[in-house]
Amino acid sequence: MNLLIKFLLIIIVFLNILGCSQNKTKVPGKPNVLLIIVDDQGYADFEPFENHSPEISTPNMNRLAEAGTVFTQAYTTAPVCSPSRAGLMTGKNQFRWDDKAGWGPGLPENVKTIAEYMKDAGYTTARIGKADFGINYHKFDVREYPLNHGYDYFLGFSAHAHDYWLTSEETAKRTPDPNGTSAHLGPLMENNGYKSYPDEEYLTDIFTNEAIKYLKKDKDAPFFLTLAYNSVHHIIHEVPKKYLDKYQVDPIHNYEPDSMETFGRQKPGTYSAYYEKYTRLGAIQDEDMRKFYLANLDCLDDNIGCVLDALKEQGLDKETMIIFVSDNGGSPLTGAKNTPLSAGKYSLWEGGIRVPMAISWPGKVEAGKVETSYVSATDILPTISNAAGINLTDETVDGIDLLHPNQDRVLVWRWGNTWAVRKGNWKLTNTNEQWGKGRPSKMYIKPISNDLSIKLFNLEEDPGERNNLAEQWPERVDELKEAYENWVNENSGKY
Ligand SMILES: [Ca+2]
Repeated sequence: MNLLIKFLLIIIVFLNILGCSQNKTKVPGKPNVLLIIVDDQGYADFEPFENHSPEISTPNMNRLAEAGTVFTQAYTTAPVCSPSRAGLMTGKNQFRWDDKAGWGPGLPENVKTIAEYMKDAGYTTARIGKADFGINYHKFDVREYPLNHGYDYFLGFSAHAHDYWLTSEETAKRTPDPNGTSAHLGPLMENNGYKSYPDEEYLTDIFTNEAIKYLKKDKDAPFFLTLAYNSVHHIIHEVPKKYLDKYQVDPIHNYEPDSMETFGRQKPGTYSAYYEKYTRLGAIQDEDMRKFYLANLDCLDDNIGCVLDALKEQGLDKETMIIFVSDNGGSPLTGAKNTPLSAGKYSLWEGGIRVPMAISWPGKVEAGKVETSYVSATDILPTISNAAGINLTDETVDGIDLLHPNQDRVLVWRWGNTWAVRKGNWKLTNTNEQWGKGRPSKMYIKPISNDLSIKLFNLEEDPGERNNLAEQWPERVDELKEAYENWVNENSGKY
């Protein structure tokens, strides 16, 4: 063997030793980041909050809270999934570009996402679960598809929701309308193709298993993993039997094309008929709906526990920042509870936009702390950026670091023809008094637009927004109205 080859072999062996001896912190000081997004979880359905519903038990969410800080006044930028996720992923109020402030803001080419910032900073990035900007569903070649806005890997679905059981190609082929409803049915999207699972495998478990597989992979860089469960969104009754047994509720059969009867205006045999029957206050009501929800939430919590265990087993727990957030308030159509807040998903009442949120990062974020200052989901991007050493220069980012809340900041919301503004303990809104404050009704989904009068609330004294103080505090009304109008005039169309 000549000297040159010997020399090259020595170099190769040396490089290998270097590679093997690296632990999983690839860049000193840069944490891994796990962003867990859950769907439609109610404010009262999060055990770390003191006044949670006595019916729930979320021991693994409690673990997150004990290891870090929970926020009792965390807001999303919208009361439904797609616009809220657009705000969360970009750190910006999505109505900067979505002038309608509606269900489908999409993602403009020039608005940078957290994943893109992280990728630029040298992170390896992955998204598992739901991807939802409200438009361009089921398509690969669009800005809204995760591979086209900063993620190296994606496994999941691009839609509002997905059937929790039916992920096989066989069932999709027999279904006349697999994309016909808010929920999708059939194989998941994985990078540039599809991945089919047996219909016996449960979607929440699939996402957990794939996330754990990802955590176990040896990577060349710190990771940014977005784990976006669609639990506890419709179709709420689809839960493994052991959880249904625990809450003493009978299972409902899965969708079956050959035997599905017509429902409402939906044709027989369609998935739309099944969806409508079980999600719009049709076949499931009141107490049963709550039981299905509790079973679904319990399963979600167990799954989060598995991910936390895996992080620990891999020795990653000490060097991983975890952020946990629900994308909007609990839905009145799934059995979620938001007490003491009013209303829920679909409205700008506190129940629609104030959500469970927690952050942990050992040694950096205070453990066991309850933060009562108000914060926003737009703060997630700056918080993660700061942790990763990214210098944010975009002045149209609305968020600030979660670890340094500001109680004088102005938060604004626009949702259809309704709006709201918060500064200090005061909130001003034109949201309809009838919208969602009463018994669950199908009308929750569409705003009732005949009462858009101004209401003022002191959230410190009246978090349920029952006592309209607009007449007593006219100067406060003017101040907040001006703050809202100033924000809109200065920022609409700038992004
Ligand atoms: Ca949602």
